[in-house]
Parts: sequence; C-alpha cells; structure tokens
Amino acid sequence: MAGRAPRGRPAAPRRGSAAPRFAIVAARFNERITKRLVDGAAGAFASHGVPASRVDVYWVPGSFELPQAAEHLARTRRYAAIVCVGVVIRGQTPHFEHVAREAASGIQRVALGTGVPATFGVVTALSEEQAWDRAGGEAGNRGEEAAEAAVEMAEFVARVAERGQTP
Ligand code: INI
Repeated sequence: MAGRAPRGRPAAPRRGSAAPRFAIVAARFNERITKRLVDGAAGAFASHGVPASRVDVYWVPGSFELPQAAEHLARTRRYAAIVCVGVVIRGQTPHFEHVAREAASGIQRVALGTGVPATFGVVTALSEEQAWDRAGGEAGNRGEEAAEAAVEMAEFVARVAERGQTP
C-alpha cells in the first residue's frame, strides 16, 4: 500500500512518575531493516517528549512471535501502548502470507483483548528494496508511524478513563 499514515495531534505526554511507559517489540528476522523501524519508533517517541528511559525495547525471533510477546507485555499493565515492528518479505512459498496475516490479526487481537493499544509497524513487502523504502526510505518509516499511533491511542485511552471518573 502506498502513502503514509496521516499524523494525528496527540497531547504532550505527562511528565514524572505518571508519565506513560511504552514498549517496542521487534522481530529479529530481517534484522538490519527492522533496526531502522526501531530507530523510527524511538525517534517518534522522543519527538513527543517521551524520554528513552520510558521506552523498553524487546526482541523476538520473527514477526509471527510479535503477538505473543505483545500480549505478554500488555498483561503486565506496565505499558500505555505497545509498538510491534517487523519485516516480512515475500519468498518463494506461501510462508510469507501466513506470517504476515498472523502478525497483523494477532496484534489486533492483543489490542482488542487487553484494551492496551498495540500498533502495527510491520512492513510487508514484495522485495527487500520495497522493505527498505518503508523503513526510513522513500515511503516513510512504518516504525515511526506505529509509534505515532501508539502515542495517540495511549492518549485516547487515558482521556476516556479520566472522563469515566468524573461524576
Ligand atoms: N519472519 C519475519 O519476521 N519475516 C519474514 O519474512 C519471515 N519469513 O519470510 O519467513 C519470518 N519468518 C519467521 C517467523 O516469523 C517465525 O519466527 C518462525 O516461523 C518461528 O515461529
């Protein structure tokens, strides 16, 4: 899919002990490209005033494992949102489709099942070149976009929770 995710306007995160903590879960498969997604996500958090000390990065073997790791982290209730990044590149067999599909639906299931936003920063590409383009090249950085979405969704959840407590 061409194009970039539209940017929202999330409020500045709170500071101090109430400041939210975020997690990035990264798939080691195609690691050189995934590192660029992690960098993009970290940069987006920094530009929203989230200090690096409040962002934890976890590595898992491949994109197929992203949902399980995200669910594990979500259940700790330690994170305001979880960013999942990985790179799935089409090969000679349908393996790619299984991995990409399970990563996407699994991450969505984590978000819906736990209520903790889990965002999709997985590049699904037909070639390595396409993947690089989406990891800080011509077509943006899916990690950065997923972190932007995580900040916005964390704010959304916090805002709804605050309203729920007003009499
Ligand atoms: N994992 C990826 O993150 N990207 C891929 O392109 C990929 N391909 O094509 O095989 C991939 N496979 C590994 C998979 O995610 C699991 O780690 C593995 O199947 C073990 O469960």
